[in-house]
Amino acid sequence: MFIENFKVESPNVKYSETEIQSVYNYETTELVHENRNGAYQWIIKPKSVKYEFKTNTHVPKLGVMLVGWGGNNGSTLTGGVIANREGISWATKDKIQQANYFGSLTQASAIRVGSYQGEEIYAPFKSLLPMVNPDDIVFGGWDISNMNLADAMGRAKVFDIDLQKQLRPYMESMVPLPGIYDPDFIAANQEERANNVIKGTKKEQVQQVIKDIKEFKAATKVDKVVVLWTANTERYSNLVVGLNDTTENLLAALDRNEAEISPSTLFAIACVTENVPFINGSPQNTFVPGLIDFAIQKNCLIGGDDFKSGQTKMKSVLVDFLVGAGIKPTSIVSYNHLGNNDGMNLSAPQTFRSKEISKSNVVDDMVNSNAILYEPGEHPDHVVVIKYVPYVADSKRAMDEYTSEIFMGGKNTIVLHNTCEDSLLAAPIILDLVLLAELSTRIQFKAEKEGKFHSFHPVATILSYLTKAPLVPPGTPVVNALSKQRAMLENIMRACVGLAPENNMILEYK
Ligand code: NAI
Ligand code: DG6
Repeated sequence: MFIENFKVESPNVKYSETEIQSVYNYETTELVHENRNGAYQWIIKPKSVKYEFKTNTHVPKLGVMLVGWGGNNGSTLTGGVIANREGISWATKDKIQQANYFGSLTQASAIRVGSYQGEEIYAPFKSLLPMVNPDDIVFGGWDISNMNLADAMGRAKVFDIDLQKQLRPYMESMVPLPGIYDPDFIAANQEERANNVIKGTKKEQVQQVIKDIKEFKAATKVDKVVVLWTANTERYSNLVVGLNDTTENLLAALDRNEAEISPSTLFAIACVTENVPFINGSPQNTFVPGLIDFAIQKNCLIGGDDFKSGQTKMKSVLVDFLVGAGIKPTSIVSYNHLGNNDGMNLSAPQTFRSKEISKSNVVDDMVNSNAILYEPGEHPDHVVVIKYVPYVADSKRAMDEYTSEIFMGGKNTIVLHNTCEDSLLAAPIILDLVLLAELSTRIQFKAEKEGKFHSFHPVATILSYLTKAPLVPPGTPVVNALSKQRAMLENIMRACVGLAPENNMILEYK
């Protein structure tokens, strides 16, 4: 059975007009490795830590500014939200299709809340805590191409033509602000597109972005802005001591107009300066150490990197399943070809390398979790290939071969083939990223020994489910397994309303 919403009644939760307060006992463990009777032994001690959460329930009017607004993802997301808001339906060759938010964790997935008279009861994920309704988001942003969003939607070739015709009147007047173009960081084949660029030094470019955010906020009267990079994949920035290793060095390098500061890092500097959450949907190392340091100093949310949309999402499910089942993946080979502008940009070796890195590191935590299967340092062969094939446009083909060792030296090969419009996978993920980033800035918490409430760490690991290479604070474990990432997010949200984590024990029926 499905219920639309619910309220928790418990001594551990209090709803007031402005906030939800909850008390949550975090059941965890403490590990010790010590000499007992002459031999070292691991001791695991269960412990319970009391946490208090408070969630501000005032849902703001949200502005979302996309860097790369006129790209396939940007135009698809904008059109998709308008279609939902306006209740648009359109004719396809199969049926009359209604707008929906399928593929969005917050808008189209469910959580189990319990059982009632022998039946499992589910509720929308978004009913856990008050969240921005995506229909109410005001979009804006930047692009190095000055094409309006209606034409950009046509260029993207993602939506059915009947839908495009209906969306055009809403999108024609949407024109991206000039972006920061630096040909050194993206493929040379993007030059033709760059007719809408912010002039001046890097510092002047940052100042212009800050001005753009302020003007957007004033013009749209939104309460909060989140900025998200869905522009071209850049090459990695070189990490140089004295240049981008600390906040001071990064800001001084900006003053000196140093060439090695990428456009995405410039956007991030502008956002952190203004305390505007900034999310990176591409694989490059926008968050150089100096930028992470800056975000921590300013307590400004940053999150990334690289949307986890298709092939990698499957990988973080399949490898988790295999290793969790005691099967040893020994070779993972991932091909994809696509024909959109992202594919064209990735056909250059330096930008491809950024993507190769973020697509390749996604099984490490699962492999490292099982020393019965893998020797220390052992890793499956893992190869990632991306080819640009213009004809298939946004319809990406992904082919994966997983070979594993099974019982008694047997081999098991699984082959997957996926065909899908890339932007239709990415757009709902962008939505989730901005909605969850906004929500997380309204949550405060403290452990029993902490005097004051505080927000989550500015490096937003809570967004990990949505990214290929989750950005984590220095010294924090990276979790790639999709089910763990989802459980972390859901269980933190449950804690905010005084609900225990979903443990799937269903003891009442055992
Ligand atoms: P796209 O190439 O269609 O769009 C990118 C847009 O960014 C273009 O319109 C371009 O003109 C603009 N741009 C480039 N540099 C800019 C700058 N410095 N400032 C402002 N605008 C700039 O690409 P698409 O398909 O929308 O993908 C966007 C990004 O998302 C890519 O980096 C891609 O790798 C990443 N991504 C996409 C996924 C998907 O499933 N579609 C999944 C994971 C990541
Ligand atoms: C080709 O790999 C283009 C990329 O931008 C991907 O489409 C994108 O990174 C999605 O990757 P994945 O592995 O999540 O499907």
